[in-house]
Amino acid sequence: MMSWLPENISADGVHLDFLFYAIYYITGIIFILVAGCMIAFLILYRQKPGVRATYTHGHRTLEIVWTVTPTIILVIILFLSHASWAKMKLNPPKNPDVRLEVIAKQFNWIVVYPGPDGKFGTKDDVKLDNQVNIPINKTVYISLTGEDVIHSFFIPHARVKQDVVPGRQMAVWFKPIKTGKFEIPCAELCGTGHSGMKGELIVHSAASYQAFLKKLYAKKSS
Ligand SMILES: [Cu+2]
Repeated sequence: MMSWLPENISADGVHLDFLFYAIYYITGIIFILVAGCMIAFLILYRQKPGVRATYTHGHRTLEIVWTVTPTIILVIILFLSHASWAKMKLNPPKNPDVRLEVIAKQFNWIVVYPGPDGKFGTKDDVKLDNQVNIPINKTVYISLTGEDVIHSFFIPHARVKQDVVPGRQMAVWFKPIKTGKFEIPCAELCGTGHSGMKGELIVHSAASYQAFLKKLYAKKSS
């Protein structure tokens, strides 16, 4: 199997990967069949001395088959993708375990941690540049806002990508199932520093996350 995607670290990512590969193989097989038929027919029905070309009106049963079959495949993909889309994009978790805010601006991600009170917009909030720290196996909800131009918050490993449009409140959510460090590139050309606009996602174990928070908030209060 050809592997196009980076390793998946999101609990819901399997749905997206399944759809990606299903569509990839269906279209790949159909492409080979169509191209194969074209080449075969070019050779079989090439000009031959003494053979006159004839006109054909087509084949009704064949027409029905090649119209109905793709329709059925597309309707199945539609239902499958709607279910995954709803999970990943339409229905945010009601009680996420971790909430963060990310503010996009030329050319970095400002990550806001709510502080010990768990509320944003209060004195104990802490801001970190380009570093999203989260614990493993917890649902994370990240609110996104933009300060200048359109950016796109992209975590390829978490199968998360969302345009950040100034003046609008956006969000992404996912549940990491692997610890490690992963890239957060900006996926929307946003100016001269766009290529350097890169954050880091750090998925901690439960203990290491608590240690991180303790250190982060201790620094703030000292
Ligand atoms: Cu950007």
